[in-house]
Amino acid sequence: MADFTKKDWWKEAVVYQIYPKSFQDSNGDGIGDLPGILSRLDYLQKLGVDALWLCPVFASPQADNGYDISDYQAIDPMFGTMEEMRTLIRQAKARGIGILLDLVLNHTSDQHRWFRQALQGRDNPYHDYYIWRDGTPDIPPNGMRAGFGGSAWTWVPELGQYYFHQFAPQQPDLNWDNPKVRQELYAMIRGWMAEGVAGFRLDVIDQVAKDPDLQVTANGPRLMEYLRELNRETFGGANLITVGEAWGADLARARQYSAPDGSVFSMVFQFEQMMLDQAGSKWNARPMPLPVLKESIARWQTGLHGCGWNSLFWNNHDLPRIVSRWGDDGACRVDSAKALAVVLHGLQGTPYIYQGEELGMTNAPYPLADLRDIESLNAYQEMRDAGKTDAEAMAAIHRMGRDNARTPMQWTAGGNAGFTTGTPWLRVNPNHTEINAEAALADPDSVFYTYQKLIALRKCCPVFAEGDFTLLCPQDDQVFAYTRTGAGQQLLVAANLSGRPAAFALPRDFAGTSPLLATQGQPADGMLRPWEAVLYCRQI
Ligand code: TEU
Ligand code: CA
Repeated sequence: MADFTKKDWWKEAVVYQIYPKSFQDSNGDGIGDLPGILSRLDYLQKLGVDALWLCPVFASPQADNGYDISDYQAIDPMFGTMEEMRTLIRQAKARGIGILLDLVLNHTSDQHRWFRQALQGRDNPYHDYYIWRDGTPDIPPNGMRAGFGGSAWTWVPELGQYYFHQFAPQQPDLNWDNPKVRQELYAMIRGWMAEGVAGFRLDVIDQVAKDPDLQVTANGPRLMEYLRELNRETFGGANLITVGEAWGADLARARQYSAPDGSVFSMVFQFEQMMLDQAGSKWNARPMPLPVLKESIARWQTGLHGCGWNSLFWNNHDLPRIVSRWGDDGACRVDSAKALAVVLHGLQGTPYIYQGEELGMTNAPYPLADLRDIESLNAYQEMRDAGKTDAEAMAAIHRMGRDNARTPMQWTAGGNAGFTTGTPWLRVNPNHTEINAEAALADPDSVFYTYQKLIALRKCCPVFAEGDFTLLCPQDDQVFAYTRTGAGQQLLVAANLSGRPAAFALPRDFAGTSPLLATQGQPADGMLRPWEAVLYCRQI
């Protein structure tokens, strides 16, 4: 329950990310929708979250599941109507839950009115809304590759030109150097602000100011100028929560993006931690010893303290499920899900929970025929073309593919997990018979209640939002432990992120205090059980 009138309310908030296509279907077409989300507000309120980030629900041909928008001002009929969106905004707000929309400002769909106009001719006023280079059919302007495979340049014979796209060919990049493009986007954003949304997530926002000739995508020279202008012309001063997605953000840039003067965004999603277990490409695994993860998180905690703001997340719709990735999705699934939750939610920043994370949902290693994601399907082909075996390519996709996160939300043990009465657009994970919301709500020891407790603690102990950060035992390869100090309190968080018992001595200052949260009952002396996590708070 957020107080949206309080300045910087998002510093105490917890955001829940919804992948609308997979959350709850209300009409049996196998696709989640807005009425479905509305019908689950009770559940979300029970969890205690303050805001819902909805992945794109705008009109879209769905080449990239809504990240290819054909009309920013319309709701895709498959998700519902504008009236239903207004109802959702209103009813959520009545429960103290804000709605964040996902703005895809780097590119549109190739079916957007602007792009269709642009194709009409070089002198069409919309032509310059996109990025074009002259050429000949078989020699693209340069060797840049697109995010989902293939060249970043697609040839249009009628124009004798190539257009630039960082993602799929169905997602042409907008030309942010054209002031008209920027003004159109700002007007559209103001329109959504007038509908009463609580904020925005901004897709690949560090990739909008690009220079394809120099092969520069992220962090182009005019990026900060454009982002400050965006802020001034739209949400600046409106006390909304704004979070930019920035794969290219390092600490110095993140300080600018989340500057306390509010001149850019509230915060950014940075991906340093999410890339620690991969070599070069997400499809190439490399080991990630725990000290490496701890060092990185610690650097971001101290690096933004007092001069920026962190977003905290283990999951999103592009990443594999955290219990399968850094936890144990077998025998210790519940304990490892709780331990990872405690580690993340003790940190300074705004936590994001991705739908089903609060149930400990796992990856879904489906055969190729059951996959739907454009990235995985193209990557499979590219890996095979590069000489990888079927087994190697599938192993990479099972480890990192985006459909792992996108399987339908598991509500019940019944047919299609209670997600739909029809045929789901992406198969339901067979483990819904065991992992589902109904079972979690009925079990006081479930992962759900650990998340509920962590969310509630953030609201009642100011140290969560304000405290500084000190990493304990940095070299320990099993235990992740730290203290947070501020606002007259000190927090101690310790978790054993391994399946073996670990030595851990409670710091002397905490001796005699009882834990605010302990995931496996009364903690033992001098050690943490496999995947055990504890959280203490003392007044100072
Ligand atoms: O993702 C940004 C992005 O760079 C992704 O391609 C990411 O690298 C990949 O999914 C991780 O392997 C955003 C959205 O979150 C994603 O869903 C969209 O597909 C993408 O932008 C294009 O809009
Ligand atoms: Ca539906």
